[in-house]
Parts: sequence; C-alpha cells; structure tokens
Amino acid sequence: MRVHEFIYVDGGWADADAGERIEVINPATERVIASVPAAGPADVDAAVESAQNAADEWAATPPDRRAAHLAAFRDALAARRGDAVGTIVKELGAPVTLAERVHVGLPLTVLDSYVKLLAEYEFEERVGNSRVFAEPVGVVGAITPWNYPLHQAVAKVAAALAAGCPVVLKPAEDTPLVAYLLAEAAHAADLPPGVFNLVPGTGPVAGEALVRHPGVDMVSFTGSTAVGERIGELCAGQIKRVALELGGKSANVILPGTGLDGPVAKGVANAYLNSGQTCSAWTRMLVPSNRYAEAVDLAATTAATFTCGDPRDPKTRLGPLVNAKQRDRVRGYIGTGVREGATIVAGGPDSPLDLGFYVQATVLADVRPDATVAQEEIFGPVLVILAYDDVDEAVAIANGTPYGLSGAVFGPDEETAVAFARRMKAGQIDINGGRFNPLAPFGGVKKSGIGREFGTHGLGEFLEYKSLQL
Ligand code: TXE
Repeated sequence: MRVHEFIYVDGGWADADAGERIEVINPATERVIASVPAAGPADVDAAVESAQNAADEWAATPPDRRAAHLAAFRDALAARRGDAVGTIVKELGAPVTLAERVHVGLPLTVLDSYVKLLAEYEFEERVGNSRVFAEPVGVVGAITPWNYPLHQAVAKVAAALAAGCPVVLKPAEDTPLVAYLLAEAAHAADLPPGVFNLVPGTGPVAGEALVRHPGVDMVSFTGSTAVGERIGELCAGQIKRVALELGGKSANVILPGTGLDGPVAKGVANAYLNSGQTCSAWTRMLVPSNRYAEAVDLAATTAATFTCGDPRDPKTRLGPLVNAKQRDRVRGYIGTGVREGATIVAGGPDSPLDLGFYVQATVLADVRPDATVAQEEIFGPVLVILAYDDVDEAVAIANGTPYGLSGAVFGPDEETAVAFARRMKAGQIDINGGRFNPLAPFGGVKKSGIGREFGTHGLGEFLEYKSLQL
C-alpha cells in the first residue's frame, strides 16, 4: 500500500477529503520524490473527532500501560531506523551521518526517556489537606517544522502521549514523509485508534484549521516567530493552552582568558549543524576585541573544512538547505551583511555546486551587534563574529536581540562561565562544550517562545492540575 496517498486517522489509513496534493522535493537533486495530501478542514475535523473519541480512555489508561504502549511505539520506530534515516536524507538533504546520529538517534532516546519517566512520575501528590491530580490537558494539535522533522514531532508526540493526551500531528510541507514512518510505527505498535493521527497539509489551511478547532485543547508549535505569534493570538482568543518553540539568534561567548582553538572550532561546527537550520544554533560568536583577528582567522580556516556535498556520502558535512526559498533567503542575508559593512572571510553567496539548494559555509567578520545579520535568524550556514571590550558589554550584546533560546559560554573555569551564563537571557546554555541533554528542559524566553520540551518539564506542558480538598 502506498501510504502517502492517505492521511492516518482513527487507527487507519483514510482518503483525504481534499483532492489537492503537496509535492516533496529532494533538495540535493531538486527532483520531486513523492507527494502527500494537502489535508483540508474536513480532514482535520475527522482527525480531531477521532482524537476526542480516544481521549477519555487514553487518559484513564494507567501510566505503566501508557509506558508499555510508548515502548512498543519506540521499538516500532527503531525497526524503521534505516528507512527513517534514508527518508530524512532525501526530503531534508541532511548528511547521512547527522541523520543517523541526531535526526533519528535523538527521537529514539527521547521516546525511551518518557518510557522511563512514566515509571517514576507522580501523577498525584498530597499538598496539606488537598490531593492534587495531574491530569492530561486533552486533545493536542502538534504543528512541526522541517528542520528536524522526526525529532520535533517526537518531542511533542512522546510527551503528549505520556501525559495521556491524544495527538493530531500536522508536519511541515517540505518534510512530511518521515511523519508517515511515525504513523506506520504507531500502527505497528497497536496504539489505540485515535491516539495518534497524521494530517499533512499546508500551514494556512490544515495548520490553522487545527489551531482554530474547538475540539483541540492545546496547540504545541515549533516554527517561525511570525507564525508563532499568529498561533498565539488564535489560541489566546479561545483561552487555549499553547506551547511555542520559535526562532533564535544564540550567542557563543568566549570569555577573556580562555584558549581560542577548541571554543572556535566547536562554535563553527555548531553554527553549521544541519546546514545552520537549527533553532538553537550558536550563530553569533562573541570574542574579546584583543583576540578578534586571531578568532576570525581560526573560524575562517575551520569553516573552509565544511564543504558542501552529496548528503548520502558519509563524509559530507554540509548538505543543501531545505528548499530554494530558504537558499535564496540565506544568500540575501549574506548580501545584506556586506552592504551593512561586514567582511566575508569564508564562503559567500555564490553557488558551490551546479545542482541542489546549497549555500557555502560562510563567516562574516566586522559585524556590528545591531547589524541585520547579527539580529535576525538567518537559518543557514552563516556565522557572524562580534567583538566586545569587557564582560558587561558581552552580556549586553548576548542579550541584545529579540530572541532568547540558547547559547554557549566558554570560560577559563566552570564557575566563571556559569556566572556569565546566569546573566544571559536564554533557555539553555552549554558551558565549556557541555553536551545536549534530552532530559533537561528545552525552550526559549522573549521571542523564542513559551513553554519547555523534554523530561518532566516537557511532560508538565501537557498536564492540568486538579485539587481536591479533604
Ligand atoms: O516556517 P513556518 P518556515 C524559522 C527560520 C526559517 C523561518 C521560515 O528562521 O527561516 O522560520 O521557515 C506551519 N497556522 N524557523 O516558513 O512557516 C507550517 O506548515 C498554523 C525556525 O518554513 O513557521 C509548518 O508545519 N500553522 C524553526 C510550521 O508551521 C502554520 C523551524 C513551521 O513553518 C501556519 C522552522 C499557520 N498560519 C523555521 N503557517 C525552529 N524554531 O526551529 C505555517 N504553519
């Protein structure tokens, strides 16, 4: 059966009411590789109705039974690991090693973490003379972007299901195919009908229908700040719970007295991860003025090792951007940077290859903190390097954008770096190269969003509290 013909509703594959389809393009070859339904409002209605019908029973399913379902879901996804990697390489253009390790490896870890969390999480607590119950919010509409298509979907679906909420997932137009593998895994794992539903479609039609639907109790969204603002407004008008994980312009601050080699190399690699299409990417490197020239040279030399190539090749470090629009947008930003006074010290706007939506690994120096390229999310392989004179100025620059998602601090010792990080307005900050932790809360402040994902905090997003006074 060609599942891409259908939507997944009420535990089965169903014809979409809407006749239109969305073509999926391989960004490395620029060829159409598949198409999926562009679901319409009637399709969203059907999915939400099935989720509503499943809600009470799923909420009443004891946590250990939900954990068993999640474990089966995880195993079914793990059985499709190779397919998932191949699909993400094709629809996103992610280099195969990154697809294997991060795009598919991480969601499996996250699913595991929720299976384990359910074994110990207390859904009931005693507060004085009250019994307080943590109960599922209800039906969740999950709207996900294309940059980490499986990871972002699983971050929402795993937490919502663990909390006892059924989900309707609306994946991004550019990368819906791996979401089909998730639906196949849900089916193979025998999740109760209606607990997981998939409606691919466009943002303005299927996405907004989901947000507006009165049967959806909560919206969990990851994507652009502009769309996040729109979704936030629509949810506010309905007093509907909403979690928003939006853009970023994160600072990587190298403090005085810190060696440059490791922090610069790590900073460059982080900025180019997933071709720079990472909301938490450290896209601004802050270095002391008296080490600026040295840091710029090091960054340019490191950037030159990030050559563009075929994402199927295990040696490739930089794949294409997801689509022509993003490529053109990123090239446009490089041009804007130069017009505003920046110097290109690596890469540039020219096409590195004849075919595919590629942008070269680019480093911009001589950038002022208020320049467009130092303020706006570029979402491509473009790193800007900024100079600061003292630590107070570094704090002001680090906090001087509308965003507050992530960051990094490299200091002469852990305590100095932690003290600096405490002054940064951001949701998660890596200290001296600390690793991503899928149990730690992830999310932003300011225009980077509202709410947290992963671990107990991520579970809490999908819970409502009821207190009974005795
Ligand atoms: O995102 P959109 P786009 C940023 C990044 C990127 C820019 C544009 O800077 O360059 O956004 O990307 C759905 N109602 N990020 O345009 O449109 C849409 O179908 C409901 C950062 O692709 O926000 C998709 O499923 N839903 C980000 C999802 O929103 C709507 C990751 C994201 O698409 C909708 C992606 C509507 N009116 C982009 N309009 C991150 N935080 O990681 C669109 N959608």
